[in-house]
Amino acid sequence: MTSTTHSPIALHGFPLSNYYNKVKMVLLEKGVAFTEVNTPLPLKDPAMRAHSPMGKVPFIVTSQGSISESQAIVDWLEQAFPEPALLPSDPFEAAKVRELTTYIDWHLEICARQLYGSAFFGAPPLSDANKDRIRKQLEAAIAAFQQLARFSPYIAGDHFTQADISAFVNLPLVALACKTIYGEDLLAAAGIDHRTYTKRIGERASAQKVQADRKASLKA
Ligand SMILES: N[C@@H](CCC(=O)N[C@@H](CS)C(=O)NCC(=O)O)C(=O)O
Repeated sequence: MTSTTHSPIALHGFPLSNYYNKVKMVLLEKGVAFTEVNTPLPLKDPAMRAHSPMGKVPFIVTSQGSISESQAIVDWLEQAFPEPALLPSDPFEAAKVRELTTYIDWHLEICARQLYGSAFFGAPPLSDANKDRIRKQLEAAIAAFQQLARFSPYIAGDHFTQADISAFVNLPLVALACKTIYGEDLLAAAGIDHRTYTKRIGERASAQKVQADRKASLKA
């Protein structure tokens, strides 16, 4: 199937969003034609809320309709544009990749997100009780992630998959939030050499494009 079958695809969100960058990197890896529509938060416009009922980015608009939630978008892209594959063809191995992605997105990153307000957005400091509570949750999520992640050399084994894309956009953010709040990178403290890993993934053209756009957006 070629990219023209479903074109045009409009990707909504902004380049500082980790989940926007997850979808963007998948589109770039697959060589799918898309346009970027800068869509800041909060999503107030009812027309935008119609595309993303929880008011979150990213979402995409296609000739068939819109899709919100990054993993739903990534799963659609995998089926609509199978090459290059970002999931193993074996159903069990594919499920293991999705399992790992869920641990990264829904256990690790969502937990670290409780730190972002104070760490990045000028919110008041967290109380010691909250910091301790979140740290315990984070340590459990990191241990679970560590149990599943392979880093051999890719996160789910010997092939680059969609789990690498989730890891690439999320691990540095989790590490930075921990460093800012706890003075310690809890991933590194658990023995996860995420820097070497993300440096290697960062050599890919898709990663470089996402990072360059992110940096330009930060500067702006
Ligand atoms: N589970 C969602 C998470 C997306 C998400 O939380 N996006 C953030 C920006 S990075 C957002 O829209 N936040 C606004 C909100 O939660 O209201 C996905 O995978 O797409």
